[in-house]
Amino acid sequence: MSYDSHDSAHDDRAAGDWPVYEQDPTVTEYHNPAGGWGALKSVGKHLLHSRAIGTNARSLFKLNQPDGFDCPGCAWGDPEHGSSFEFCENGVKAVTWEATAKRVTRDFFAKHSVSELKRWDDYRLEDQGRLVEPMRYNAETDHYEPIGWEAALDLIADELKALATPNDAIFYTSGKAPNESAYVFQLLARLYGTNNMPDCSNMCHEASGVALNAALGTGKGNVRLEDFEQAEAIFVFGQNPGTNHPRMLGTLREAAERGADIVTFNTLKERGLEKFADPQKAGEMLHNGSHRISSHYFRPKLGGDMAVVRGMAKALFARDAAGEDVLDHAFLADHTAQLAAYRTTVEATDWAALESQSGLSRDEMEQAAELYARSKATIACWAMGITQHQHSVATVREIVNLLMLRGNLGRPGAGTSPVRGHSNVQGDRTMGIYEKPSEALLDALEAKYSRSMPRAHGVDSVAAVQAMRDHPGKVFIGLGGNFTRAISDSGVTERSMANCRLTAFISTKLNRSHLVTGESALILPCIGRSEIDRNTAGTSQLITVEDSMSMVHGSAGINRPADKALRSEVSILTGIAERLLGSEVVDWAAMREDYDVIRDHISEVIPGFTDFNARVRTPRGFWLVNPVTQLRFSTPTGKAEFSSDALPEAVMHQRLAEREGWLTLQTMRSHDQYNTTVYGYDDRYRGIENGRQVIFVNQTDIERLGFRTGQWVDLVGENADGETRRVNGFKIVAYDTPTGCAAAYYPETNPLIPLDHKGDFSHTPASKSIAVRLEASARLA
Ligand SMILES: Nc1nc2c(c(=O)[nH]1)N[C@H]1C(S)=C(S)[C@@H](COP(=O)(O)OP(=O)(O)OC[C@H]3O[C@@H](n4cnc5c(=O)[nH]c(N)nc54)[C@H](O)[C@@H]3O)O[C@H]1N2
Ligand SMILES: Nc1nc2c(c(=O)[nH]1)N[C@H]1C(S)=C(S)[C@@H](COP(=O)(O)OP(=O)(O)OC[C@H]3O[C@@H](n4cnc5c(=O)[nH]c(N)nc54)[C@H](O)[C@@H]3O)O[C@H]1N2
Ligand SMILES: [Mo]
Repeated sequence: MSYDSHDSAHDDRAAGDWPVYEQDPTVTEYHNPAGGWGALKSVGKHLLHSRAIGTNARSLFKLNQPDGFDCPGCAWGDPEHGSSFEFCENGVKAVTWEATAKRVTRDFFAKHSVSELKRWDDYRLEDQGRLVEPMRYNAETDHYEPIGWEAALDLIADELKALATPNDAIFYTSGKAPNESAYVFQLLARLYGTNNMPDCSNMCHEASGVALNAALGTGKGNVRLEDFEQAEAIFVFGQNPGTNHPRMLGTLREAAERGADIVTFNTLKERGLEKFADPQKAGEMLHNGSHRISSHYFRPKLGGDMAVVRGMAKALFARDAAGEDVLDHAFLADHTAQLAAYRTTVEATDWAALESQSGLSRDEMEQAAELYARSKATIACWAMGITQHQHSVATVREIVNLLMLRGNLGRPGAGTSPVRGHSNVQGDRTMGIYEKPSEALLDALEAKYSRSMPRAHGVDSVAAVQAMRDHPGKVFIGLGGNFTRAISDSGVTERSMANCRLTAFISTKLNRSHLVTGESALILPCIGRSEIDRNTAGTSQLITVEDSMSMVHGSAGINRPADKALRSEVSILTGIAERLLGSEVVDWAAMREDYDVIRDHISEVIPGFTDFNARVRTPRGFWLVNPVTQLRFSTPTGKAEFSSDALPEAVMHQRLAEREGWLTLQTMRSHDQYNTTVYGYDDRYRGIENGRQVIFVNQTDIERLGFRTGQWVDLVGENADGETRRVNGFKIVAYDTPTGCAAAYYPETNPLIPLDHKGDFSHTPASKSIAVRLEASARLA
């Protein structure tokens, strides 16, 4: 397999072991609203497929309820006065996928070699069901074989002890891990001696954190769910809530109904942002009614949002100069710094540059500015369409600049809302899962445990791959997730992972990360969010999570664990810690037996968690106060700071993609997946059925490049040194997107993203702007 081969005619699929896709997807136009009967039908289908209908139907009534469990889907907040259902179609998929009746037993592994499984796609791997016992890879037979829990935990501790330095270990966290697992994991890593804690945030909202921290002194969003009830305008940048945050559509719909402007900026026409029928509103369903979501829909080019926002600011400055009352001068004077430099930069940028970069006309940007100018309270939401570019930090800062111009901070119905992905990705960071911990956190840990903490910063996700590539012999431990498949440059990543002494994944389902084995490899199966977590005395344990709006609340599973042999994440992690570090400094067994003990530690170390155990037991939990809401900014000036970054003229991949015959590709989610977990082969709102190997291209580009709709093509990319990367066999679909832009699903396209193609300051793989060209495919005529 050679994704960095110079020979573009070389077929990596034939030479390597990438999953094989045999489906022939069909394309039909989708005219219905998002949600509606289609969503209900899909709920039924996924309940059936789980083969555990009774269990799952019961679970749904406990989703996002005060006495139930937090949806393992997205991080959207739960309303104060919830209805008896607080779930969506895709939450149902997440729950039924976990609570399936299927099991991956030792017989399964005896039957299928790892080399064989590598040719299975992501759907087929996870669809085998729940992992049930610890397994160890045997390189001689190329099969996973059972290993006892004690032997597995001993092996991990021994391998860690054998490393030359703790910095040869990498501790990865996926954002589903609850606060208790996250706290224990970071404590284990730091007491052992490293800050090598990459996480899925590195691939996700990192740019939001970096930008918000620099601008406002706090890396989190500052609006709460109730703010959406008071906003006069909601701007939604680069986000597809109809698929990825379906409960947000209910919130947007209510806002739209009371007359708020919902202004969307999205490179694709996304159905969920146009029309929505709420499956929980009987009247709407019976009358086949629906409600519009976006009042205005703008389609910038990929990576064009910074220019769009700057265009809006330019329009506002011009109107201010003409004497119109469009800026909040009092707010600007009292609470912000560096406005003058920003104004100069914006005024110096000409409309031609803004138009060519954004893909919108001056008229459109002025119209968007007018919508903004007439709103007295504006929320800006954004997600991966903003954060997965090379200039994402600058773009997020530009959005904050725009909000500040009209004083949209520290007032009801206004502010920043980076809509997070994984259900506890924000909480994991709060707990200290971060490769660049603050000095304050390290000081607090030292005070509590009387041990010195590692001060050197650790590796993030991209740097972790580079480290494994360049320095063989590392130990990689994954707390959930599917690191190998989620990160960029799959070919390089897989070769780098294979350099490890040991790879060990704490997981619920089989995935490709388990198949890319180090010298030794372990699968450690754990219980999931929907399951009851009992200690040895039989008492059930509460876990806690923090949503996108900084609400911290409890979650308790209700189902029997998929197997008696399963252990909880906390049990596995404390088991490793005991063997590695002993119990002198931390009583790991006490933590394992009672998560209240972990929460007591958190209370002492993490700011905002005083009296954690009592407060988290109140219905709906508690809010971690965001100082921005009180107009307190811990920046060098003590004020909210404007940035005046240059527009991203020099973005490598934009330049590459502007070459004759090239396109800019964004890699995104279908309606039937949760990240690398693929629930099925349909993408209902985009009209795709029975297949994922499609590429969405503008009709004009299809003709210009000499192809036709429905044709099979291979996608070819390259890194900065001109080394090619390719994935084969994608069907061309004509789609409503600006010329020069294309779209395909992740993770199948991750081999195309060069490892060093990443965000400035955020280091997030720039997976929404990959230069690619199409070649006629040999795979299917
Ligand atoms: N069902 C389900 N729910 C999920 C997930 C899932 O996979 N499935 N994943 C979870 C996670 S971890 C995350 S981070 C979130 C992700 O949530 P999203 O950010 O909504 O995820 P993507 O599918 O990557 O969608 C990116 C959207 O941005 C648009 N876009 C891409 N590039 C640009 C651009 O340059 N400018 C503009 N204006 N628009 C652009 C795309 O057309 C698309 O609509 O969802 C979370 N929730
Ligand atoms: N090209 C491209 N790449 C991307 C993205 C993109 O838009 N484009 N998005 C990026 C983003 S936003 C993210 S967040 C990352 C996601 O990266 P990850 O978080 O690493 O990946 P997931 O696919 O969410 O992980 C799925 C696996 O988690 C395990 N799992 C599920 N539930 C549990 C549990 O309760 N406990 C444990 N221990 N394990 C569990 C299962 O084994 C399952 O196979 O991918 C990133 N990669
Ligand atoms: Mo994410």
